[in-house]
Amino acid sequence: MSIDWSPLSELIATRDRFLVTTHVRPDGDALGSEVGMVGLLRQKGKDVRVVNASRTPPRYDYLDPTGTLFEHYGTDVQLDDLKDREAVIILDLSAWSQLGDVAEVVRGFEGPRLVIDHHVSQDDLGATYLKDTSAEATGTLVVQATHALGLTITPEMAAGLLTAIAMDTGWFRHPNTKPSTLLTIAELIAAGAKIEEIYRLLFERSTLGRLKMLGESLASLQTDLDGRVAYATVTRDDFVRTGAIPQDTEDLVDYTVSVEGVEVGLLFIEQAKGGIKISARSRNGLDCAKLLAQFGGGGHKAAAGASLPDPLSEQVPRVLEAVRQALKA
Ligand SMILES: [Mn+2]
Repeated sequence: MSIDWSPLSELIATRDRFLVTTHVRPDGDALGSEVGMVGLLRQKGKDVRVVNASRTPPRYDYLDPTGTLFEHYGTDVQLDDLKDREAVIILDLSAWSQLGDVAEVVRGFEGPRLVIDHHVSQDDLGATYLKDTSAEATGTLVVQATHALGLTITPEMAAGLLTAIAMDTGWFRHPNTKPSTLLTIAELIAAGAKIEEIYRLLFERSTLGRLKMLGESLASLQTDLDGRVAYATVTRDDFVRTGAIPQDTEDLVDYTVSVEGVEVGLLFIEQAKGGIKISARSRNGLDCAKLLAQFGGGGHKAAAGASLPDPLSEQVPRVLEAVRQALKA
């Protein structure tokens, strides 16, 4: 699939003040793609503001070394502050729910809306969609846009875009890693991305709370359905005892499917505000998005999530039963 980038060049030719945004609980692809898009627009002399519904997780602080790029909607920026924006570019999402509080900005936005994304699910955001669901990351699409517009990838853009692609491919381990992925990465390293430094900043910079939470969650790990399912639980009490923050749990679900013989891995996390968040991963082709759709969740085939009501003790057997049915089918 290759995208026709003319809607983007047309927008750049006719508008000057841009708003760039991405999804709630932003990941490396969301934030890294924003960094790339900002670099692209600023090369064209545009005035750009990046306003997100969620705060930037601390592990991605290196993408905004001066702390001035990512603005938080609701605290740093209010609706009225964005009245002068002439166009909005939405990255790495196509669903209203993923916009969080920024949805109100987009709903009332009078100028053109452009979505650049690689997700399959899609709402009508009243936008022009520049979409390639075969792309491993939205960051890849920003690289392609940069080429299409004849612009240069600066070292700052390269760091953001390498982060985007590396994180959405699980550091080039997931099946969405293609020969072209590594060719793009080669280009980004040549453009100034320091891959070893980015790896260290992302993966070798734990807090004590994060490591203690890893310990707690692994201690809770158990298998069921003859070893075909593994699940771990994180309670509110675990957060208090370890001092971990919610972002410290983001990779924990990957350990559940790393158990030999396990086909489906689940992580249940009690939320501070009440309710339970569940993440699912599959190794045998079981469709996690379909599995969690019956609990109001969604995502991809190999990785999905949902929110459930309390209590944990009732939800774990409910979800295990759903997995049992899905594995039987
Ligand atoms: Mn993505």
